[in-house]
Amino acid sequence: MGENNENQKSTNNAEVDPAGTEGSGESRTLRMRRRLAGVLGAAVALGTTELMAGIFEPVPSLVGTVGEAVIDLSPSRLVKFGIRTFGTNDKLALGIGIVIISVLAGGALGRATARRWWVAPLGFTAFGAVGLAAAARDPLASTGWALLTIAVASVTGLFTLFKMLSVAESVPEAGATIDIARSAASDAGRRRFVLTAAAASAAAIIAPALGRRLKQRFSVESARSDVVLATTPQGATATATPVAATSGLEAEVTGLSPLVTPNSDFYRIDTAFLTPQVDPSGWTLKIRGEVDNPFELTFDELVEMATHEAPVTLTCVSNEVGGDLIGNAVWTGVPLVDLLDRAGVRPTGTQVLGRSVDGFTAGFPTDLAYDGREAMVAIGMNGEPLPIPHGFPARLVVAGIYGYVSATKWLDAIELTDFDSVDGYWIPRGWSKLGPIKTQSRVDVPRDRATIAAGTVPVAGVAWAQSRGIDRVEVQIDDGPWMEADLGDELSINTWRQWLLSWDATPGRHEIRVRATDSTGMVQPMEHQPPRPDGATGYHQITVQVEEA
Ligand SMILES: Nc1nc2c(c(=O)[nH]1)N[C@H]1C(S)=C(S)[C@@H](COP(=O)(O)O)O[C@H]1N2
Ligand SMILES: [Mo]
Repeated sequence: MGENNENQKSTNNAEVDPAGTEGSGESRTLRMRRRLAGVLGAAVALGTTELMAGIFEPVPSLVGTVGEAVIDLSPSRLVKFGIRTFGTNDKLALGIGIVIISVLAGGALGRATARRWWVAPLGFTAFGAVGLAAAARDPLASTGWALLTIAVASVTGLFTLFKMLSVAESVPEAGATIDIARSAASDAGRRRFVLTAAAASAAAIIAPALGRRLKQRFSVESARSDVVLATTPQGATATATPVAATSGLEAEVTGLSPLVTPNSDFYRIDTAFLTPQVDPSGWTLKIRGEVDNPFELTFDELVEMATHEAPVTLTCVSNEVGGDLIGNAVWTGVPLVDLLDRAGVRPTGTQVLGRSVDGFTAGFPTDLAYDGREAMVAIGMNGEPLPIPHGFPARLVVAGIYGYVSATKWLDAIELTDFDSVDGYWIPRGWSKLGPIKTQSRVDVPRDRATIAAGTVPVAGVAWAQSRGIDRVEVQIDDGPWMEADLGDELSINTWRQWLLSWDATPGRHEIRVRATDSTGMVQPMEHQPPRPDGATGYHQITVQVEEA
């Protein structure tokens, strides 16, 4: 059917383009075929890298490695924008972006290569160089394996591109005159092109799907589920009621954040494009740097030592007022001071710097580890081995300071350094060197912009000032007086506290705002500040519509 149309276009275009060189309908089709050859060449190459990653354990997903480099090199504003816009899907969005850009670039290569054969090899080399550079700066990617993968992918990609180009060029032009033999040859040629394109498309879809599937073999999930914590209920140090099972006011108020956040609902923030898979059998935790006796612990040694249990609420410095980048868990681990004392910190070791296997770092003053606050190397979260996205096999948890200066996941080493001369990952990206958590509160119930029935309704939420504790929470409706809310049990001064107030809601539109006071008497500041550089301030305020009951 396309033939008549094509011929139609050909005449039209010839009129528009007096020179008649670029405008013929046939060459437009040819141009599209060349572009498709490039698109599929690039897609097959990318698919090959994913397949290689699935077959060989040390081969990184190159899209992932490039994604990680993009995150690393982006201005932190952009990274935070990505997190805000796409939430935990930020990495997926980035991955899709990388694939789309590569494939579009492939299309341009296809067209240019039809004229100058060396353009495609050059283009693939350039793309390979980007992948290789990304792998070289990624501590979890082997550069040698990345090079091999790029070489193999370039071969499959270029083969696809040239094969499709040659099929495309060999389709005879049907021409304007009615020539039965020529038209039949043209049909056959077109069919051959469509079949080749279909085969390449299938390869481009199946290879990465298979690769992803195979890559799951390398997940350390089974190693994780084999771990038995010393503090699990049947274990030696089990308490009568495990804290993780404690329930708070959420039993009375639906929609209120549970006192202890289930692992599956716990927020996740990190720069890792691909969740690091750390096999505990070959892993050790190093304590080193400005210490007298550097040492290493195997995972088994750590598990044996990990009898300490404490609830701590983690908070991300990027959390906006009213945001959900906060969660409370009961952590199992080894007190940090035990490890530091064994190593013997020198006076020059003024910073505790957590180093992740993925290159991330976070540091805080050594003094904080000794000021009595909760600080530990955690291997358990809510009675389970640390979930892989939350840092398996081990992470740091320090109460009272934001995650970006403390909570290093997939921990490789605890390094004692000079505080002033070594900076953690986020510091040169415009965030404060010190990150004490600010006293904050949030309304969970009712939901913002909810429509509710008049009468007595619960207003409830959480308030936090880790390492200080919450003393008072007050609620204000419209311009009314501040009313004191009832507080839920305090699990510890390191956790958030639930609060609840019964409100006699009258019909109309109302504003509800909340403020907390911590145990030092400090009232949460009203002044609105953005998260950058050291945490948001301001009152969380919601609006509700109350209707006649
Ligand atoms: N390795 C590594 N650890 C990390 C991060 C990271 O990007 N990489 N992000 C930190 C930040 S900013 C926060 S808020 C916490 C979040 O921990 P979670 O994902 O378990 O909630 O992890 C911290 N530990
Ligand atoms: Mo964070």
